[in-house]
Amino acid sequence: MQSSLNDLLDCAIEAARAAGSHATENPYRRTDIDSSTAHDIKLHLDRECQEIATEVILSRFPDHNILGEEDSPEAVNSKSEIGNQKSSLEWVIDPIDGTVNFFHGLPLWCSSVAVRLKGESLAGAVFAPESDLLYTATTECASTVNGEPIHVSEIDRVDEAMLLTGLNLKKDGDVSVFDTVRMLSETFRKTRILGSAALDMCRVASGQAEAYWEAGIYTWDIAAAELIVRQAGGRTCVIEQLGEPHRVSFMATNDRLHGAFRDLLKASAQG
Ligand code: LIP
Repeated sequence: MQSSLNDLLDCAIEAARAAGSHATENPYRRTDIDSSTAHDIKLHLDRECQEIATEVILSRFPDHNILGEEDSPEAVNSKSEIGNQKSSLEWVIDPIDGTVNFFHGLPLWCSSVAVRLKGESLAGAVFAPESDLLYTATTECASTVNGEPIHVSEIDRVDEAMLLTGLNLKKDGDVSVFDTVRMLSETFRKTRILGSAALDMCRVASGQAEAYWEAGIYTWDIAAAELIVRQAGGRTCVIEQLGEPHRVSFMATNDRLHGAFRDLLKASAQG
């Protein structure tokens, strides 16, 4: 590979830091909304932060491809058509993961940047500016937070475990997410909804929770953090590709709980 993993990770870190810092430097613009749907919003700062991360990446790797949360599907397609295809590397950016938290002034959000080859993450960085936490991993080194190694927990019983999830109201499948969340909440010791998938997964990687699951989540929410979970000793799994491009049902665990949790989700899917 032309670029070393360290170069790729350095770039992911710089891009994630630049995006996150831009958001924190503009606190009075956190409520500038570009568009909204029933349960979601797009902020002006989302777009600006993605542009800033993109500039960082393209200044180092001008021929690499970019996939970002704020791209429309049309833009994603046209970029890959006109882009220089010399590189098969693709950068995946979520400029503000936990947008609604950010809008409300809750500090639980982050900027996430990963670089992938054929859909597999090679290096990733997740930066949570308000708690000054930087999570990183590459395929060849262990996960860290602020430079210190992290590892998943050793809890191996679901009834002693913490589950982190999000409420997917998009109706991707037949089973009501509420039925599944209810069953899981009655099974795990505690279930929490904290509002940033990337940070949830970094908490699994750090041993602060044992499992993360969402019935519908996008590639940009998970691309960096899934590598961080795996390189911290955990396991991740796409349960199902959903109809919408870049949207999947997804789980991540501390590995020890993986089989038991997967069985619970299978049983729930069968009704
Ligand atoms: C959000 C997540 C949140 C999840 C939502 C959404 P955004 O990302 O991280 O935890 O439940 O489905 O994808 O839109 O803030 O980047």
